[in-house]
Amino acid sequence: MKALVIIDMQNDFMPGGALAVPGGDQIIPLVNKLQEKFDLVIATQDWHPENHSSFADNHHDKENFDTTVIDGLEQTLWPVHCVQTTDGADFHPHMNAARIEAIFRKGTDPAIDSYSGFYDNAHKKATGLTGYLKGKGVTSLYFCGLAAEYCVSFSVLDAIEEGFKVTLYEDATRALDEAAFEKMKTQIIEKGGRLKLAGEL
Ligand code: VGL
Ligand code: ZN
Repeated sequence: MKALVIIDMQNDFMPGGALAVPGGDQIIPLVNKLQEKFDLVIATQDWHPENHSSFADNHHDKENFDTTVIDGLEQTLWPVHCVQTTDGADFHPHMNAARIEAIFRKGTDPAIDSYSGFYDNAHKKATGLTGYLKGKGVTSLYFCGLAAEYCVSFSVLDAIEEGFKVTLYEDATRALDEAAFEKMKTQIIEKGGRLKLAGEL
């Protein structure tokens, strides 16, 4: 059994949003078309409280995109984004959300960031996504969404570790930084993940 996992297709990651991924909206038609190929579609949603520690505004003397160390973990400090219940946290209105069977929210603990849909960045707390998928008999996962080198790649790497057969649709994702995504792709392949073009389906 296979499932499509749509990562963080939210307004704040789209052009004009608080943490815009270049071309993020260009993948919407492909993400919508991809859903037709799957019997199970699930999504993740970045869902931060206002006081989240990943926001530069919540640190003195820090600017957006600075890095710092929180609890021994390196953290990029982001512009305020995907605040719970705001328009920026909503899915893009053109993305078909009708067939999404479950939404896993992450980044809800103000003390720690969570790029992956499976675990926080310290790998301390699970979201329950593995149990949900295994309970449904899912063995293969296919990923698309935003941002390629952060939430998408971290989710893909965790999925491999959790024992799923994993494919990333590289034309159904966009990166904040292309070079950083190239590095993540190398890691994904080394760990046994597969890269594929959705447009070729
Ligand atoms: C993301 C940075 C901060 C993402 C979320 O969805 O890739 N990136 N929060
Ligand atoms: Zn975030």
